[in-house]
Amino acid sequence: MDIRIKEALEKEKLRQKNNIELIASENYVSESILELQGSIFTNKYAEGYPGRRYYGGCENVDEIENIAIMYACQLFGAKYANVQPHSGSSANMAVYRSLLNHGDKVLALNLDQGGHLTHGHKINFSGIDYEVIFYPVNEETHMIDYEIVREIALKERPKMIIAGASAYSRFIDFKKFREIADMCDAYLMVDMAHIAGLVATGLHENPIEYADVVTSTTHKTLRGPRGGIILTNHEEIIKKINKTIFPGIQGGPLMHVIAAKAQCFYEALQPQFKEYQTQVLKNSKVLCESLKKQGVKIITGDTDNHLMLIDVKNTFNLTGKEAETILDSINITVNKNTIPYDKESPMVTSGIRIGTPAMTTRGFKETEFLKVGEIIFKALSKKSNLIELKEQVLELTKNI
Ligand code: DSN
Repeated sequence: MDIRIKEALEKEKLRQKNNIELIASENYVSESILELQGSIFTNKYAEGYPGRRYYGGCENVDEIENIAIMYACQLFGAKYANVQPHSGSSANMAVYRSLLNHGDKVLALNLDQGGHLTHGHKINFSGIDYEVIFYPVNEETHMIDYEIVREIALKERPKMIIAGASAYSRFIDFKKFREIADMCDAYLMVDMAHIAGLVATGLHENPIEYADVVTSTTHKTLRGPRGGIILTNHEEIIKKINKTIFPGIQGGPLMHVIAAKAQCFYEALQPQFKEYQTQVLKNSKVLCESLKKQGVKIITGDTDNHLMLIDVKNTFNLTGKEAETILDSINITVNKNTIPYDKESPMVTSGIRIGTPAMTTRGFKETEFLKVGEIIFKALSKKSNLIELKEQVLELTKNI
């Protein structure tokens, strides 16, 4: 291996070992997933779908893709799955291109308020190719206000409504979204990327029975390889999706990643995965309560899932960028994040986003997360020596 690449890899191994990883969308995959993602399936071209490929020698990758589809459907109670999207973004793009015409109207949550880049941001394909209007969160509670969504939907009559978020800590009521979509005859797309692991284990309502189509990544709470999937219960929709993914927007599927996705779905079907997700939620609650007790302002005041947003501006008089840098200096990794109605830019922000999936995988329980809450508070309120706090972090990550 090239020496500089090797060095970067070794340094990253150490960083992942020594740091407390709190980025809500990251996780640590199993050895089997790592092995499959780095496997010889990477050598194989397999444009098309199982049994209908453009290349010979596809008998083994056909089996892999069929297994991935079968487990994905079993895991989420879906009739159909496409496991080829290279990412959540391509999964979302495939849905837009399958169900909408250029310029059609879409209603979604703004990125600034917890949504996602591909839910219509003006610099993303979704905001460039479609007319996207946004529903804001409630100004007081900062929670999704279904009455506001309903009013905007009835006034604007979008062709598709998107539910799902990348920085929203509360339960999302997919049934209500369905009712609203039905009132204006719109498709309902749910992007469950962040909460897929919770959905898989019944710890969050499953959107599949309400949405026309559900997209997800496989690497967040679901703890699989990086990639995307699309699920639906409608035959006419999966037919369109399959054509859009290939040959519409992708070429050869990443068979090594699909093999790792199959393993991810298999792992998520095991009873231990529910125990893991249950612990993710317990840890999230404990961390949130511990921060609140110390006077930290949590957006919406609570969490129902694996993450929370902290208003560092109103709690510590810091920007999100400053808070991220301080925590980085003591080996705690978080990301700056806009909070609803933020006055700072996305590169500065007034908040940070914190999640428990990665450290729960590494074995942290309530005791460790209570400690993490104390360390974060002390670091951001500048009440302790940062060198001492870093030692405490290293002590926590030393033996795991
Ligand atoms: N970048 C992801 C996240 O951190 O939530 C969303 O795609």
